[in-house]
Amino acid sequence: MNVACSQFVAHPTGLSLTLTLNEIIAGQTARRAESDPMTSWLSSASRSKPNVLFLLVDDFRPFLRSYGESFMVTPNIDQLASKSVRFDRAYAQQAVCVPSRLSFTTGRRPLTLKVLDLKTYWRDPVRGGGNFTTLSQYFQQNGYVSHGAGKIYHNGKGGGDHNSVEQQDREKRSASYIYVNETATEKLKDTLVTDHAIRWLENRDTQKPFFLAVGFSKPHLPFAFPQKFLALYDETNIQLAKYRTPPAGLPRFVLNSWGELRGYADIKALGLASNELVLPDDVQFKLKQAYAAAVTHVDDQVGRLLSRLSELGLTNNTIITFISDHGL
Ligand SMILES: [Ca+2]
Repeated sequence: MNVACSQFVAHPTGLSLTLTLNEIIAGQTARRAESDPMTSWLSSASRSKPNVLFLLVDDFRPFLRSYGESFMVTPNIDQLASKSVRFDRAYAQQAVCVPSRLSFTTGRRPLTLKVLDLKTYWRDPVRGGGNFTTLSQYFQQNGYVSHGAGKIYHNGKGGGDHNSVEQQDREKRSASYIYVNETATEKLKDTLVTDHAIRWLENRDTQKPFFLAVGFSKPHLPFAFPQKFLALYDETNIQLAKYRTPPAGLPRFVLNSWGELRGYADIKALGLASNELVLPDDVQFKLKQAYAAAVTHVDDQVGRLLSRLSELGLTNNTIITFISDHGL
């Protein structure tokens, strides 16, 4: 199954970025021609080992203005995209968190990892595919300090390869698929994750380059965001999907029965039969509106993080990647 997801890599000079992992770590560009502007950037002694900021968003389809969705309000990610190499054919290896995330953090296919579900532990010598090195481990082994904030793997299934800090997930207890609430004393999870990432940047070991992975939990269900973002989307800019019923003759097994969504009280209250796959139009509207608001909430956090990165004078020596595990 191929599921499109957003993916791009930002580089401070805005140049085309086709570096290999080893070129980044080695801090040398011997294989590149001197006339290559990327070479001169990397050849600078002070920039011999650039930092890497790895931004990861959960269940995120490319609902971005920079991906052609003109109704979206995503100024911070769009600005990042404008300075980045944008990938228009990025596909998830599997449409659930664990195999998708393990695939791009180990560089191996789910079938190699022997992980296609949310339960299998990949380092398990019996059931898993092998004790492979992850991206953050590889950086650590090559002179970097690696750190994780928020959801990088799924339920800690990375195997403790870096010092990852999770944050409380207050909204997960919500009875509704929409959680609109944030105050100064009751912050949403992605706000707390961003707070943590900023504190870590401020207090990091400056003697080493860093690999910092920041995993945002939205726009995964339940859709959580401050109220002000919901007001950005209404009947004037939210349109329902053109095709909202399965094509005639489509095999049943290819359809998603949206089991997770059915667990929320307000969806249960609709009294839909288990074989009913089409939600009422008003619910579809609310879902799309809330999803868009949750994306804008993530965009807001990305903006906070990148602003602090700039204030700390790190932007010009940090490669920023932005990736999702799969769409929704
Ligand atoms: Ca996911």
